[in-house]
Amino acid sequence: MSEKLVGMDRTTALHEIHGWIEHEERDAIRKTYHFADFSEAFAFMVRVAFFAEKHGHHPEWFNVYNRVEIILSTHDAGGLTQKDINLARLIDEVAPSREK
Ligand code: H2B
Repeated sequence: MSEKLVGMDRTTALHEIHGWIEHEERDAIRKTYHFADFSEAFAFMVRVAFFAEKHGHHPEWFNVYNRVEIILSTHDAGGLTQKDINLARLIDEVAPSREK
């Protein structure tokens, strides 16, 4: 099982991903994506969902029309782990130019 990221490991990991910020109230990271419309947003969510299922690590997210807010945290570990960093990187690959 992944360990919670702390200290230098955490700092280094957070530098590897872009646009993700530390959650204000939880040991988690978050990012909001904007798309042209609901169809694009949902297509993105479907791609992320298949990847999440394949790797057994899932996002918390909230969608309104063209906006998708994502929170990543490892529930089994009670906080941020390398699994969240890996998923964040993948999510950015799925939607590279659509972030805001
Ligand atoms: N997703 C996230 N974000 N955190 C977890 O701890 C987690 C998960 N655990 N997806 C997985 C599923 C676990 O429950 C299964 C059994 O692998």
